[in-house]
Amino acid sequence: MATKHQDGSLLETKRTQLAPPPLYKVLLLNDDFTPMDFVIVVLQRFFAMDREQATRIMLKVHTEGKGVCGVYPRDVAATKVEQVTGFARSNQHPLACVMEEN
Ligand code: TYC
Repeated sequence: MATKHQDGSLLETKRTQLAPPPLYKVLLLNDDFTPMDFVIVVLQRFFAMDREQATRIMLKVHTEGKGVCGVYPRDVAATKVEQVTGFARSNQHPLACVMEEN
């Protein structure tokens, strides 16, 4: 973009192209001990899913070993991982929640 001034000078501003911020998937991993109902509650509470959606993702994790709960900017994803892990541990469940770059 260029701005012409009255004295004839030309002020040029170059717009810097910013790369979009990297996004991260938040995943749940399967284990043999966390109750299915607890995983459904986690998906509803921390990932704003309704019970039907949450049940579908829980069963996907249960049968396939892992599943995506959501995709977020880095600090949001990190906060979800912390919150889910804290909630699981405070209920004595080994549920694993991890993030990976999308
Ligand atoms: N496999 C667990 C069970 O049979 C259920 C489960 C599902 C655990 C998803 C963790 O991320 C998970 N009780």
